[in-house]
Amino acid sequence: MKGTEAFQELLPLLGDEPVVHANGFICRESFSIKDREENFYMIGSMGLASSIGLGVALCKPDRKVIVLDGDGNVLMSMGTLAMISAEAPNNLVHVVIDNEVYESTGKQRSISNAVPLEQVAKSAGYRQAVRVDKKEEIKPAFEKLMNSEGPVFLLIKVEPCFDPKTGRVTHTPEEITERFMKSLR
Ligand SMILES: Cc1ncc(C[n+]2csc(CCOP(=O)(O)OP(=O)(O)O)c2C)c(N)n1
Ligand SMILES: [Mg+2]
Repeated sequence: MKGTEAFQELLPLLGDEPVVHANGFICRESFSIKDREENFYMIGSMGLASSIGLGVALCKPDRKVIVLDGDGNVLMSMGTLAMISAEAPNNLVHVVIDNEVYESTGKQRSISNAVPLEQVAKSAGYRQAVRVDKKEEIKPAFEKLMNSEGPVFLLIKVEPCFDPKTGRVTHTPEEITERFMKSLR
């Protein structure tokens, strides 16, 4: 499946859950398909969506919190997988779009072809970690994980396909923060 297809499949499954996005194309795809107040877009700060998502999940235990991450981002902050496992927020769902490249900066290969990130997450202590390769598998896997005790991890293997003509997030960092905070109240 192409990366864009994974977003098209996943985003309609969302309700009003806060979603913390990794930087780069992850934000841009999501923003261009469906912008929402509950979307927090990392502008820069590669690797830190999972840390922010962890903080939101701990502060808002009554909300399901989703981190929408990339393989390069996860590899950069692998220690956060351990921190999430240790804190064990039961409301955190960590979704990773794994295209095996740093697509946002020119498709340089990452090492996620050799390092199965879902196995790293499971070994770190996530309650469940699931890998899907086909578009049709996304909905059942996501719904099952959304109804499970977290922290849980969903790795979606995709082919890189981003169209660089896709727009950029037009909100300022201040606007993103303000509306995200408002949506959490
Ligand atoms: C600290 C830091 N290093 C590098 C970058 C440049 N950068 C932005 S997005 C990105 C790639 C992210 O890779 P991945 O998480 O796999 O997402 P993809 O681009 O493949 O969708 C890089 C290297 C950055 N923003 N910050
Ligand atoms: Mg990638």
